[in-house]
Amino acid sequence: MEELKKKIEEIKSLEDLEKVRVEIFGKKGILAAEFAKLKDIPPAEKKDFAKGLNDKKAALTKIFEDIKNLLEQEALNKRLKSEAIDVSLYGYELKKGSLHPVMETMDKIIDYFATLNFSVESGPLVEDDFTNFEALNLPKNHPARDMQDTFFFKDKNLLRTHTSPVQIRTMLKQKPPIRMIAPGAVFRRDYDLTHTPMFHQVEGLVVGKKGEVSFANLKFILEDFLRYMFGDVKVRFRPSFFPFTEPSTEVDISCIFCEGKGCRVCSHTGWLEVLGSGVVDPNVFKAVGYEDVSGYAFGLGVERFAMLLHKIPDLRSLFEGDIRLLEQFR
Ligand code: 2NL
Repeated sequence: MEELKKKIEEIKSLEDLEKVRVEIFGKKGILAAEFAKLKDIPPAEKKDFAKGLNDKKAALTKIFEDIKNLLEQEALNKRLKSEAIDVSLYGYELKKGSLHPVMETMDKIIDYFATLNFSVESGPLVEDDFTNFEALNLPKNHPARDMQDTFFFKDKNLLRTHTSPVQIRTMLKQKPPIRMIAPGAVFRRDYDLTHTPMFHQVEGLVVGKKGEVSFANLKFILEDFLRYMFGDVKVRFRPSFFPFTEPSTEVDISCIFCEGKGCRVCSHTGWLEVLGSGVVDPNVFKAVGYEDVSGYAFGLGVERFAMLLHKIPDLRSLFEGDIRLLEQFR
């Protein structure tokens, strides 16, 4: 008994504990061997012998359980210590993402027109001659179709030079009335301080029965839109020319940098040009098979809007992909 007690008390690890458990308490262990002797004990002594053995087993079990608890507690403490997390340690800085200012501006523009129930349409970047030029009253010899300005593919397809082909496609598959905008990327062979070969446009088109949609409607909506975008600005319409509208106007806002007093950004005119627009030329409606309708259309460059809204001085910074630009707009 003393010997077994000592054996248990000397256990140092959970592995030893298991070995000793098998050795003493196992099916073929020391205690089992003791109990086996019971059958050879004379009946008169059997009861006492059995009681003695059971007491001995109970005492050893108690010691064993105590040692087991102790060792398990030690093991747990050790594990808790090694797996502890120091919540006071500095972590890695997780940088917050942000929308590119061009896309943020695009979303703001889309929100305005979507709220007024304009549908938001899109179309292919690779277009054909009819949809990008011919249908927009840009005949074969028109200077805007020059190789100089357009990316052509070998097969006569081209990269769209404006989002107007989306309006053409919409009119070809839908009957009037139409209230739509076409936001998206466009491509021109132009690369200098103020031009990039890819940029973004939002164009708008409203078509109704003849006499239903007027230049006055166009004026109202663009004034309201520009005040939504730029705040309390003056808006003016200047006569201009586009092949696909007649009459055509360019739209200016009072300079948001000098409040119209005149500065470098507005070339000391007090005005910034932000939009082109007009009443849709009858030749465009003829090309898509529309009769007895009237409409207005407009187009704007998203990069220009983003630069004005965020006072970004250099167009190229919008295309460099430098994370430091985006970090300023988080
Ligand atoms: C600008 C000028 C403009 C349009 C785009 C258009 C489209 C159709 C019919 C008639 Cl399908 N017009 N689009 C009209 C006037 C101006 O954009 O300066 N954009 C940056």
